[in-house]
Amino acid sequence: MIATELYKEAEQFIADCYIELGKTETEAKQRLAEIEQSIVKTGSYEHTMEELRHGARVAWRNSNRCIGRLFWQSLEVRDARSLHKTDEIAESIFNHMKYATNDGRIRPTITVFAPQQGEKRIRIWNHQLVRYAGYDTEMGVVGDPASVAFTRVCTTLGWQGARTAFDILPLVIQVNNEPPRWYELPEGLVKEVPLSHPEIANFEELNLQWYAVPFISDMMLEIGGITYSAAPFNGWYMGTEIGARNLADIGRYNQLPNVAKLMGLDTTTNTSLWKDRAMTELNVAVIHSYKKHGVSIVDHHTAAEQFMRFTQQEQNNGRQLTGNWSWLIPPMSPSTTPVWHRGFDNTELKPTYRYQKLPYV
Ligand code: HEM
Ligand code: NRG
Repeated sequence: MIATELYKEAEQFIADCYIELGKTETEAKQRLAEIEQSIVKTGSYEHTMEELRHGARVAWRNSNRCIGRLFWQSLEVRDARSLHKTDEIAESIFNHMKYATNDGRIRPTITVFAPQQGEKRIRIWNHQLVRYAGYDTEMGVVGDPASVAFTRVCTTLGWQGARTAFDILPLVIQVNNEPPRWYELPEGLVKEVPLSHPEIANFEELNLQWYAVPFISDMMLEIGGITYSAAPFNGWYMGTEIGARNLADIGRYNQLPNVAKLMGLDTTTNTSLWKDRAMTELNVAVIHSYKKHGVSIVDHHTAAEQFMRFTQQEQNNGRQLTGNWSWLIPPMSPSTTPVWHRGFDNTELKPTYRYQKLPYV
């Protein structure tokens, strides 16, 4: 038996994976012999489609910071490991976006590109496939302050935005040490939702909106010692991600003062709880608008209930449940959800999704 780190990781993964897939010990042994040969001969090994699919799903199941894990088995896994040209990679990403958006009936999906091998690697420079630009101006930031650094990178690469508060950034892809290439997202591909409120008639005058689908594109997927440095994935939004953070944080779109003014709240004193009241109505507007436009979204109460079902399911299957409490609790009214009232073991199991170094600085 060879004693490389890679083989050890593969051994652990194949053992767990094959049991979960209901395969025999003989099949696992045979597969490991094959993997060992491949590592000796080429320095690495390739996952079968079945291993890739299950690995990506289990990595979701193991995502300690994710409250949406009940649906881990439904993840759609697209194999794009044969693509090496940036144009092909971009096209595959656009196809992922179209398939996953599905006119609003969002399908949790991941596209897995070729794994990292030494110096060779594919990187998507965007944090998410869809995000709004942020421009540092003399009058403060226009757009999303979280995107200022990346927007500067895009501008340096030759991209130019319209400089509205909601410009969609281009897709930036790098293969190996080639210069990165950027692509404007095709017209009509990105679904967006303008915000309105079920009771507050002039809410629309705030001109707020958000995009339909969160596609995380900067994390790596690690399965059995193999690192997939480009593996964009998506689910759907929990409303608070938008209404209690992206549009509410002082360091983001900072809209609570505007919502409070619209509601006629007294913003001169903390004791009116104007921030809390404005945040509630902003979140009502987010959920209402996504539903109105037929876009999948989950409120934090339902998501917490689904997560509790997930914890029960893991227990029933005799698996170790891991989680990160500080990320799992929703950012508004957390103590009204059952997640608040218990603790979690934050051990990191593999396969997993992980942060990687920024490709630009
Ligand atoms: C984090 C919800 C699907 C993997 C999160 C967070 C929420 C969430 C609320 C915390 C985000 C934050 O505070 O910024 C959901 C919902 C889903 C879903 C409602 C609907 C299906 C997925 C899928 C994957 C995934 C499909 C991967 C296959 C993760 C990971 C994190 C995360 C890795 C941590 C991100 C980080 O550390 O920045 N999820 N998720 N989630 N989710 Fe999910
Ligand atoms: N909070 C971020 C998105 C993080 C991941 N959230 C999900 N993931 N729902 C934001 O853009 O607000 N997902 O795969 O569905």
